[in-house]
Amino acid sequence: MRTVTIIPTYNERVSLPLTLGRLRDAVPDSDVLVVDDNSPDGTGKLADDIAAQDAAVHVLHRQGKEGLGAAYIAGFRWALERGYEVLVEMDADGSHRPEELPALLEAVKDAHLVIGSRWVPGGSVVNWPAHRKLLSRAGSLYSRTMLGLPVRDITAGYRAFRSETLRSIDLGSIESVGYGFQVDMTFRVASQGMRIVEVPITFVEREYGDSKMSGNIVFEAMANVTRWGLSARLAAIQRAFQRRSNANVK
Ligand SMILES: Nc1nc2c(ncn2[C@@H]2O[C@H](COP(=O)(O)OP(=O)(O)OP(=O)(O)O)[C@@H](O)[C@H]2O)c(=O)[nH]1
Ligand SMILES: [Mg+2]
Repeated sequence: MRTVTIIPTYNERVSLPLTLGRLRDAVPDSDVLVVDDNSPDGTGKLADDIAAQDAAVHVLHRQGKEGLGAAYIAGFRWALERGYEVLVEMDADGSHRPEELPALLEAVKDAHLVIGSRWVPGGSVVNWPAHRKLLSRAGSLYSRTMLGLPVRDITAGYRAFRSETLRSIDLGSIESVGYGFQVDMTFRVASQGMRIVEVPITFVEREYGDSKMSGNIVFEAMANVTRWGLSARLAAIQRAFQRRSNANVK
């Protein structure tokens, strides 16, 4: 299946060439799209230089930093217009090991969405302090319960989508920026009754560059999950009342 791996970047000058090199070795059949938000450290220019040497590598330049979600949506649109059948999400910072991509691609033959999961048996995280593991697991547990989703690692960012999965979602209506974007996508795919499969991965914390994670991003994700969860429940209650009153009329 024609595959493209989409890598959003913001100030990943050191990590990006390492990740790209590993990816091209591990899965030479996958094209690559780097989506750079005009990184002040020159990552976009560096990506152009690599693309000039390698026809499988493409670069999408955006005006400024608008968050991971907006970068992925632009990347999805770019790839769908060009007829790719599988679209992969991968961080530039080495956290998502390119060597594990073949396992995700194998699983996506039989799924609408594959999530590289830290929190299923066989999955793990390297170099995270205990409090960060706890935060991630608690965030996933809260989202899973609130939204009624059968997924262990809901905020995970290492994913493979079938193109038809993304075509069935109204990408223009997605506003979430950080982890909320991943939760939002999972919720929408699951709501359509599509098949989601988790494949265990070893997530490695970044070695170079700065994290873009912030308290705001975590807060955005949790606030959205609460809102979506409550409105889904409210809708279910309304449907139940509707059914009862319809039954009473008969
Ligand atoms: N294009 C674009 N890429 C972004 C933006 N924010 C983050 N990224 C990229 O998205 C990926 C994940 O971001 P990270 O900073 O690693 O976020 P994280 O994984 O939550 O945090 P750490 O791994 O702890 O640093 C990286 O490749 C970033 O460069 C953005 O606003 N625009
Ligand atoms: Mg990271």
